[in-house]
Amino acid sequence: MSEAVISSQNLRDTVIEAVQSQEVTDIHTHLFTPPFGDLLLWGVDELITYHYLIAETFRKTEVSYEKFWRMSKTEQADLIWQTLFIENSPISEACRGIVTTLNELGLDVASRNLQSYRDYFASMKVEDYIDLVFNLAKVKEVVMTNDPFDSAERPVWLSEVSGDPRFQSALRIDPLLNAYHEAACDQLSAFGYDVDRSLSERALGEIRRFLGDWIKRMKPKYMAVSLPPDFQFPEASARGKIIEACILPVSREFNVPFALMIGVKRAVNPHLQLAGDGMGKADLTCLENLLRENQDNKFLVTLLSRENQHELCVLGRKFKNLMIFGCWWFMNNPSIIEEITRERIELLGLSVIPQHSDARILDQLIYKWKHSRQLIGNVLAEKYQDLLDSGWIATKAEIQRDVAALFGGNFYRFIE
Ligand code: RAT
Ligand code: ZN
Repeated sequence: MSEAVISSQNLRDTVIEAVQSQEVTDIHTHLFTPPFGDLLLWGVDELITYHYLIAETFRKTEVSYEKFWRMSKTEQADLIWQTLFIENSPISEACRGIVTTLNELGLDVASRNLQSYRDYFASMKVEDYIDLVFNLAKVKEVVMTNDPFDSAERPVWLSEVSGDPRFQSALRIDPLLNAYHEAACDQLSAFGYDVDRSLSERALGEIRRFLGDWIKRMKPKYMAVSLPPDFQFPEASARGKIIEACILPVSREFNVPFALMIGVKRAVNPHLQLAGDGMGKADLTCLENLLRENQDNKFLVTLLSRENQHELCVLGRKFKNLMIFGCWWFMNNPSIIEEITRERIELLGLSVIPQHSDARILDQLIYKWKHSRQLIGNVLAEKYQDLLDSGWIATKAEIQRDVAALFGGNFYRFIE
């Protein structure tokens, strides 16, 4: 047997090395390729004003919401830096992420000198910085979140500019499924689709035409929606009707999987703006129904509630048309990532996508992947050790094969 990995230390080193060196396909981010201009966020002020840190800052500052939102980005970053990094130690996962990122970029973290970090970014060209970040994070490609209803993004797609091929697309359809009557219906009419509020057969056909047009234009890896914890399926609502009559058939016709991200309660505290969303536990009967009744459809699923994760794994055992991915948002913390990764691997072996970054700011790829690699590596090392203790001798090539599947191979095998 070639390069059998027998001793415990040798095994651990081999697993960690395989996880550290494997390039990853990051299947859900909010990053954009350069032709989208200002939609691609990067640099230290963007990092510091990440909405995860805004929420944490308000717990420690007396500054009012109104005053904060009137500030410039630089002023907001100054306040957050002062509050979370100078007056307190940056111990939360989102804060630690900034420390990791600056450190990996070779900046002097000990100086705590925000201006010196700003100077570093001031002379950087975005194309060079993308190369640097992708190299440091060992990210091969990222999947964007692309909303055809978004007035900033839409014209770029319509102008058909081609961007950096490392940025793949995903067709995000939240407005269509979560705000049909409030906004999407009127927008679709304005875009030239003959829809109506009652969702007549003609309107449903027009929505299918809209989806088909955007699939041809974007060539998305999947169609995605975020859903509230009380999402039900089937459901006598505009959302239920559109999923049934439009999303599912179009997803099959174009072989574009449907990604469901379930559990978000939008604007629990509207004063926090983007930072104000909360979460709740879902009833997974909705998924069970979808998976059972639509076995020719492919579903990518991530859930926001820790309490739902075990049930989700069990559904994964029942339905091969379900691919579980990532530790989403409030789940993206070391203690939970470790627990959930272990649970998934124990129940589903190597047939999951353990992580995505959800990066909103390019630089975050560095810390999100560094932290996740560490945790995934630890869990895998433990699992191969258990196997060794049971008498199974894995080779280095087998371990590398398994890690490659987790970090991108499973995604491509599922969607193709
Ligand atoms: O993680 C986040 O930044 C959230 O604000 C959301 O973007 C979430 O990931 C989503 O895709 O809806
Ligand atoms: Zn996201």
